[in-house]
Amino acid sequence: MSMGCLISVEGIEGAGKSTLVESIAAFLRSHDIAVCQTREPGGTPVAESIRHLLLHAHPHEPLTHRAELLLMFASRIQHIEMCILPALQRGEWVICDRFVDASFAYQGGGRGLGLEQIEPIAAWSMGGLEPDLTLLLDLPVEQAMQRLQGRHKDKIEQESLAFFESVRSAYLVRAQQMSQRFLVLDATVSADALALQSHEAVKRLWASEDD
Ligand code: Z5A
Repeated sequence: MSMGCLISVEGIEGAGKSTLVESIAAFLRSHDIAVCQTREPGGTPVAESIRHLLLHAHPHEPLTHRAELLLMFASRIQHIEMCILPALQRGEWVICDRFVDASFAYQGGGRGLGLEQIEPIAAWSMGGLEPDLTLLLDLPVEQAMQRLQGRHKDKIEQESLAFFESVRSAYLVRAQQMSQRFLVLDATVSADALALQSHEAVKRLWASEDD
C-alpha cells in the first residue's frame, strides 16, 4: 500500500483554517480517499492534555517561552508517532489544522525565540517528516480580529496586535524559504473561494502522487 499525503493548514487565528480543513476533508472523502482530520497542538488524548496546559494560563505561574516551545514539540512528537505516521502508513491523507510551521511563526516570530533554538528541536522531533503541502491563509491582523470579536479568547489569543503581526511576518518568511511545499492564499476572499483554490492544489498533489 502506498503512503498517504500530509497537508497542513496554517495562518493566524481567525484566518479560516478550521473552516478550510473541514472543506478539504469533505472534498477528499467525496473522492473516496480515506482521511485523518486532526489538529495541533493536540490530535491524541495525551497531546490534547498538553494543549490544555498550553492554552490555559496557570493562576500563579506563567509558562516560560522555552517551556511553551518544548511543550508544543512534546505534543507534536506524541501526535506524529501515535496518529500521523500510522495514518500515513495506512495510506490515509492527513489534514492537519496547524503543524510545525506554527512553532516557527508563534514561538519564533511571536515570542522571539531564535531559529537556531527551534531548528534543532524540530529536526530531532520530526525525524524527517514534513508536509507534502502547506496552505498558508494570509490575512491582515485587524481583519482576523474582527472575525473573532465576541469569542472567548485563550491565553495565546489574548496577545497584542504586534505579536500577531510578527507571527504573520514569520509565516510569510517561512513560506518564501520553503516555497516548494507552501501555497500562500489570500484569506480575505470568501470561504468558498478559498475552498476552490485549495481543492485545485490538492488535486495537483494527488496527480503528482499518481505519476
Ligand atoms: N500554537 C503555537 O503557538 N505554536 C504551535 O506550534 C501550534 C499552535 C501548533 C491554538 O491554535 C493556539 O496554539 C494558537 C496558536 C498556538 N493560538 N493563537 N492564536 P488553534 O488552531 O486551535 O486556534 P486558532 O488559530 O485560534 O483557531 P481559530 O481562532 O478557530 O481560527 P481559524 O481556525 O483560523 O478560523 P475559523 O474557525 O475557520 O474561522 C473563524 C471565523 O471566521 C468563523 O466565524 C468563520 O465562519 C469565519 N470565516 C472563516 N473563513 C472565512 C472567510 N474566508 N471569510 C470570512 N469569514 C470566514
